[in-house]
Amino acid sequence: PPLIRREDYRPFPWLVPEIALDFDLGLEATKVTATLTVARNARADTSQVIRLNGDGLQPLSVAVDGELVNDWTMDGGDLMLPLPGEAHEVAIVTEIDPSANSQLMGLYASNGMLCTQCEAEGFRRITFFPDRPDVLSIYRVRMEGPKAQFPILLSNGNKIAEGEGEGGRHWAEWHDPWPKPSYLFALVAGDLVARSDSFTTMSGREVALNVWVRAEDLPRTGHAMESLKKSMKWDEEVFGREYDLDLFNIVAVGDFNMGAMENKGLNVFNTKYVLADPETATDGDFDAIEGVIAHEYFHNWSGNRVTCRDWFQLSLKEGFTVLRDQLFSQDMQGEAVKRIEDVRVLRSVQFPEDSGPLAHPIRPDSFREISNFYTATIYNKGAEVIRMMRTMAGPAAFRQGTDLYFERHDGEAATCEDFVRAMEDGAGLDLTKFRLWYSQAGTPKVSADLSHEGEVATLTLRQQVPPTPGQPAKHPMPVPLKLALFDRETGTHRGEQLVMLDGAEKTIAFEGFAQPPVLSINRSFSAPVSIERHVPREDLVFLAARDDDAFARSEAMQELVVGHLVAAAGEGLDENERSEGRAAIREALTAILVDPGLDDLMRGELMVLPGETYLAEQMLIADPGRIHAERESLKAWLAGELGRELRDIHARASSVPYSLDRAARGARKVKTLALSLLAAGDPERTADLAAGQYDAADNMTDRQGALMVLAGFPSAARTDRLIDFYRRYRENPLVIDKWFSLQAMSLHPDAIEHVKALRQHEDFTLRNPNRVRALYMAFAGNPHAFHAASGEGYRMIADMILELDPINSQTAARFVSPLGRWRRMEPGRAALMRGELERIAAATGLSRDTREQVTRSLG
Ligand code: BAL
Ligand code: ZN
Repeated sequence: PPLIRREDYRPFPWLVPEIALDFDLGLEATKVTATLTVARNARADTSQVIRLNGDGLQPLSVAVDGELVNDWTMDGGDLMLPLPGEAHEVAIVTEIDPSANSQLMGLYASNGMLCTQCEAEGFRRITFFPDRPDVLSIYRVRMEGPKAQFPILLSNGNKIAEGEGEGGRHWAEWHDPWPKPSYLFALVAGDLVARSDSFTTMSGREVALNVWVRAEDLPRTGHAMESLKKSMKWDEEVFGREYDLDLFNIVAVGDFNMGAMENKGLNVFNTKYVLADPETATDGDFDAIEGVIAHEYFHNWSGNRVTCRDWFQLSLKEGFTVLRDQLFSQDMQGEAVKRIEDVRVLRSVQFPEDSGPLAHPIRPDSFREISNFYTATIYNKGAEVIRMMRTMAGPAAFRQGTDLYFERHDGEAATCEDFVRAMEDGAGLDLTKFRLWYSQAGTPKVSADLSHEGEVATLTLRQQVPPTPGQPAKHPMPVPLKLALFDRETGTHRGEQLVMLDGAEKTIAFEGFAQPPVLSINRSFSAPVSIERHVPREDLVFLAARDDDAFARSEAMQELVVGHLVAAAGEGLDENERSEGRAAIREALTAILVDPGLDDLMRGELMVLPGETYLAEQMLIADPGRIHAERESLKAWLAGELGRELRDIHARASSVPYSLDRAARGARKVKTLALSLLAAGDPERTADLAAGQYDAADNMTDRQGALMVLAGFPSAARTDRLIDFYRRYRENPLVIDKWFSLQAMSLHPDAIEHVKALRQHEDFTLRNPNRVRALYMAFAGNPHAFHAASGEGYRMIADMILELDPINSQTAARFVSPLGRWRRMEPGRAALMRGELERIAAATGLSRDTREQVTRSLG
């Protein structure tokens, strides 16, 4: 497949101001008539031919200005149509088979309903069209089909007409007044019911809201609707953005490649991000639903009203919208905990991406398959880059920047550069050098050394941006670092300051310190960098116990554990070093367990030990076996030392009745965290405690937490409760996904065998992405099983990729990156991982998606 380059961008020679789509709906055969109004684009090179993208389509007929023509040709999947004049009407008929569409791109069947997914290039699987985000059209959609099968007919915008046809058929016509690119088109037809509500916008307009689901799911839609209303209100208050149609529809679909999709006025969601009640959804699920509903809603401005010029600009909408949803969730759930969680995701997913073979800048320079660039880098690092602008400008000036951006580019397909310029002009920032964050990949490493002499503390900061594929040498980038210097005696500091490290090195003197202060740096994670500071262990214990910046406090705790485990799993520790390291961790953790000033949600964050992927990331060459063993051994030791405190927490938290308030959610969080630590020390006793928690549970958070712990070791309680869980929830696919995941993620020594058996389970299917991810993403994220020294874990993932690729290539390609970490592994595992990548690469007929990822991973 050809390499597509950002620098090759050219405007499309034709405008398509209007398109009328007519669908004759059927699960096995849907006939599509597309009528395009086209006119020459005065701002582009002229062309005598229009290229209409297609993927797997054959035109049944092509007409220009009402006359059938046959002078068109095919170029690959694209239709090349000669157009001599300035403006024409082009009408094309195609027929597609939604039931055969297992890729879930374009128009497909799910559970008897029809739905669409067009981003990034799915529209070309429905009809021939310039399927690129800079071609904006007004859509008019008519659809007709059997009423009994498809009682509900939805598309973008407003329903303008409907009626009954002959033989039990009916039809509806929709019109979207806002010009949009084809990736935002959507159609849904099916047997659905809605939870309906309304929202009055800040200018007093009433918007009808619907969440459409299958009838049996209706009771689980309340949280999604509340989340939507909160999002609409928040976007008005914080970003001044008002909704712009009289109707907003959300539809939940069980088979979906992504989390959700922001189609104009008709968001299509994975059921996972809509359906929730206490019995079937965890606290984490509730939060994720709130965040994803907000994210898709926020796209109405950052993505839809202002869209992307080309897919290289994807982070323009995704990075910005992730930042917007993160800020929203911070306001809804509490800033500190949300920030810590977001940083954890960044570090465990994006940092490895940024240091591996798939590293790319947030604005890539080239790709072969755009689906492969819906990454943590584009999304999460993209959000961090815009967050840094907000930190440098302050919230008020940042808002002026975003206002200017929306005002300047409303109705346009914009670029990242447009956003940066609006920030310069509106927020008053000079981002000349800061633009490097858009063009350079790799996580900067910043070292911080603090020295002290007389009354002066001197901080020396140095940065280095590591080489990444295609970018061997890098420039230093502006790094905004929030920091504070603590007085050891009083435990206080004199105020936080923002220091800009704007070159390779910077030295700053702080006067008036009779004693060496304790450095708190990168507070609230003000820059997405990795900090290397060489500080005495007691400084970390100090900060873990009392830093007033919640993120920095959790960071100190993490660093304490990371430093110990990386040394233990790396060059090794002697007995003395081991016991000193452990004692420091015990001291810090004890302070956290008993601190009455902490609420449990925050206490829980501080109790989470760094994950094995993140630990591996800290080592040049990692041995996952040793990392796992050292981490488990530390957990067991801590459980022995802190058994009484942990059991106390478990007992205290167990007496808190279920509710969704902070205190109750915090109690549930520390309850299961305590349980999993205890399990490492005394599996047998903990099995009873976990079984008790499972049996007493009146909510999914407690039940899943208990079962997760039980799933980790052989016991009768394990088998009983796994059977019970399956029987209770066998009718609920989202909960059965949890059942698959729990076993695939478990610490059980036979996890590999369990996954093999689950692959054969009657409820497993490769056709449902949620189910595939539930089993195999969970497994690939389970270090002791995936990295089994035999290589069996790698082989299972490779086998699955090969099997899934012809069915759903976009989902299959997502599983390549775990194998792509081979260069950073000890030689035995590196060879095994590489071997599996080579086996995939040797397969014939591999999709463009998987081919690109495998080639880059081997490269
Ligand atoms: N645009 C794809 C799904 C999302 O990021 O909202
Ligand atoms: Zn998005």
